[in-house]
This record gives sequence, C-alpha cells and structure tokens, in this order.
Amino acid sequence: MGIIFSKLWSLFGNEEHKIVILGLDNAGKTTILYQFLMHEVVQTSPTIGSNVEEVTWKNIHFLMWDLGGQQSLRQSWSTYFTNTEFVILVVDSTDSERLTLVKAELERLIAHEDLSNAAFLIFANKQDVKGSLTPAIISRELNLTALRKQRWQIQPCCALTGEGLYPGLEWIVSLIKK
Ligand SMILES: Nc1nc2c(ncn2[C@@H]2O[C@H](COP(=O)(O)OP(=O)(O)OP(=O)(O)O)[C@@H](O)[C@H]2O)c(=O)[nH]1
Ligand SMILES: [Mg+2]
Repeated sequence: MGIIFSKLWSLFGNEEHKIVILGLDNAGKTTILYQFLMHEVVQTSPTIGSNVEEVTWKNIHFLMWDLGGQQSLRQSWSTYFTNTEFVILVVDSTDSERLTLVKAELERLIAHEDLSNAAFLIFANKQDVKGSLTPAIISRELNLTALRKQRWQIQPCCALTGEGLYPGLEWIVSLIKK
C-alpha cells in the first residue's frame, strides 16, 4: 500500500527530489543552478554557505542545494546530505591541476553513509574552453569505472550556454521514472 501510494504521489508530480550540487570552488555550480532556474547566466561571486532553489522540469520537482566549494567550506558539506537522492558533482574541465583534489573529495562523498544510495551525475563543465579536459580523461582520472556502489554518469557541459545541462538532468529523470 505504501509503495503504491508513493508511486501515485510521484505520478502526480508532488514529490520533491533533493539534489546537492558539489565541486571545488570556481567549478561553475552556482552558474549551473541559475541556468536550471532561470535559463540565463547570472553574475556569481564565490558562494559562502549555500543557495537553494526549487526547480521544476518535466513536472518533476527538484530541491537543488548549491554549496560553496572553497576548502574551508567543504568540511560542512556533509551537514546537507540527509535525504539526498542525487549528487551533481561539477568539475572544472580546465583545472587539470586540481583533479586529484576532486578525486579525493569524490572518495569522501561515496564513502559517506548518507550518500550510499545517491546517484552521482558528474558534469565536466567549461567544455567551451579550448583545450579543456574531455569527459573520457576526467572519468579516467577520477577512476569512475571503479565506482560500483552508486549509479553514476558523466556529462560534458557548458554552464554559460546551458549545453549539456538538460541531458544530465534527463539522466536523473530516467532514474526517478525507473
Ligand atoms: N568559460 C566558462 N566559464 C564558466 C562556465 N561555468 C561557469 N563559468 C565561470 O566560472 C566562474 C565560477 O563560477 P561559479 O558558478 O561562481 O562557481 P562555483 O562552483 O559556484 O564556485 P564557489 O561558489 O566558489 O564554490 C564564473 O566566472 C563563471 O562565469 C563554463 O561552462 N564555461
Ligand atoms: Mg557558488
């Protein structure tokens, strides 16, 4: 009965799905959040704390939390993890020097018990910049294929034009509809 009710509830589009948007500072998280919300590029400054917005797409409601990515703020990411269904990990594809740091953060995330059932969408952002790392290289450097516990997908994108963002969200929708 509970399952039937929750299926019906989600069919009528009343359910809200929690997404946390994570990644190092300057990766493009806030830019992505406001592309989803307003379909435009907003002027950002480094996020201190968080931004949260309700985004509706294809009649599915998302609660999107965008957290500040500076080193001193990453410690407090975990306070946002309860009930998180999806993690969007935003990678700056022009920042090859800090990929090992991204890998270390990802390892911390996948090991966190509150995220053990979450699915991970990795945005390889800033693909508009010439010479940016390809999704294949980022996958390899982050060792994504070793990720077995959680479902994951990597998606190239450009937050400035919005290209690639909705194919990423579509993957999330496909998991919700399963
Ligand atoms: N060229 C290019 N620049 C981008 C892209 N996405 C974001 N940026 C720029 O990258 C800078 C940082 O973007 P933010 O969205 O503020 O980054 P953030 O991940 O929220 O950073 P923190 O809040 O410090 O964690 C801004 O100048 C954006 O305009 C992109 O796809 N391509
Ligand atoms: Mg930000």
